[in-house]
Amino acid sequence: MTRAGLPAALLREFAAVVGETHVLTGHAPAGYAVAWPGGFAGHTPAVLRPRDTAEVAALLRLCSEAGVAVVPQGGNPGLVGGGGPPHGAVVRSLARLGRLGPVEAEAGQVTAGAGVTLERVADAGPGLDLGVFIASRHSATVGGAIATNAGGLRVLRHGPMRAQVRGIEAVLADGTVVSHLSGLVKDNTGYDYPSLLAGSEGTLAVITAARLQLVPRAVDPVTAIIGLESLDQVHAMAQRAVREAGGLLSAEFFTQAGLDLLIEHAGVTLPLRQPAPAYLLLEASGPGAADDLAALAGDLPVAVGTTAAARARLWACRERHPDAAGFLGVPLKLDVSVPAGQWVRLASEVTGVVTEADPGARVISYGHVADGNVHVNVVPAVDPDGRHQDAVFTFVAALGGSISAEHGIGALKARWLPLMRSEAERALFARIRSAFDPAGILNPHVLPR
Ligand code: 2HG
Ligand code: ZN
Repeated sequence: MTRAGLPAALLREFAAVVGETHVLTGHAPAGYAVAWPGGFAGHTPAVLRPRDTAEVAALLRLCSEAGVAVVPQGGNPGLVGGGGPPHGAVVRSLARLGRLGPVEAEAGQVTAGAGVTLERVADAGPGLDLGVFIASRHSATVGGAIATNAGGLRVLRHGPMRAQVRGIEAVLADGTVVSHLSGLVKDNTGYDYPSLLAGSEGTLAVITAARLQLVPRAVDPVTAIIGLESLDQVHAMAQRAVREAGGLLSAEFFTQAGLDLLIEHAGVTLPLRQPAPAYLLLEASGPGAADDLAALAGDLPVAVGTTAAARARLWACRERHPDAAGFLGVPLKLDVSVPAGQWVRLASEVTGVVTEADPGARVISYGHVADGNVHVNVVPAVDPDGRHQDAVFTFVAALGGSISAEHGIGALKARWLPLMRSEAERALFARIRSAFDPAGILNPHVLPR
């Protein structure tokens, strides 16, 4: 055994595949071993940095034979402890799988290596964009975004990452490469495993490349923040926007509580002349977008941005919200969704639900209105021993919702999965998993039965 906790012979075999410099042991892996700051720290004996699919396959074969657990890792912006290692697993960083093919103009598709950032895909061709738009697009990678089925700020228009995938290349746990990258829109020739891998959180295979459908780049986007008296009003206005603003891209909400923290600590400025209890951020593009948003706002307080700088200033009010609760302490990030008609109830009552379990806790909520997706950020006053999740997830389940809308189950939510999924469903998950990974080496700490 080495200091890294793996047999020296195995480390030498890894090095023979990727080269000495791409087997990181000792102190070097620290940056790869935390799933989100302050939230879920692991320990990894080795970080392997393969540069292509053949190297991924060779490494997986070695790990499979040795029975060594593997954690595939993309840009690692995840929030549920999915990309961080449990104690003693090898992390496989996919950052070097960075090949971005040419855009195929007729289909509007591109093939990207798993390590390509979403930002690079979005900039792959003139007039085109990636339908998934998330705040961490500069660091989030194609492989990670597919593995977690990332959602983000434009799901109401383009769907989540799964909807952008037209094909996948992946390596199974035993080193077998499966590849279906033709990009055909119509192709009913068997199981749609690319779709299955989307959202599988690295438990079924290591994604090495994907064929992605691009969307037309938004023309003359307009961003507006409307100040409202209540979340009910936010909901009613968002419903109208979905029906009446043809080019709608985003509908996001936040409250003065979160904004106050960002104004105090993060240099964000109040978007309107006066504070408002609740805010709706809308973005739309194309002909008539500005008029549509102005008509919706009517006489209500509104700030409109059409230039890149003005829009960025408005977006900062929403996009910086993931940092807001962090100014109060170490937050628990609970990403939940409920049926469209229930999110106001969830967002209005969740603070009371949490404070019943922990009277000193602070709660900041915000999210994606049209998806019924509320990000409940809780800063506990007492030991974060699961009571906060128990309270919020039970409430969400009672409203017919999901304990994970777009961040996955990871390691942190695994114990609450039975709230959502029956014994029969979890048994099916386990059977699918063992068909892909009979030795159980891929992300064993994630999505356990
Ligand atoms: C967002 O919508 C992200 O801003 C992050 O999904 C949410 O930090 C969070 O809770
Ligand atoms: Zn989100």
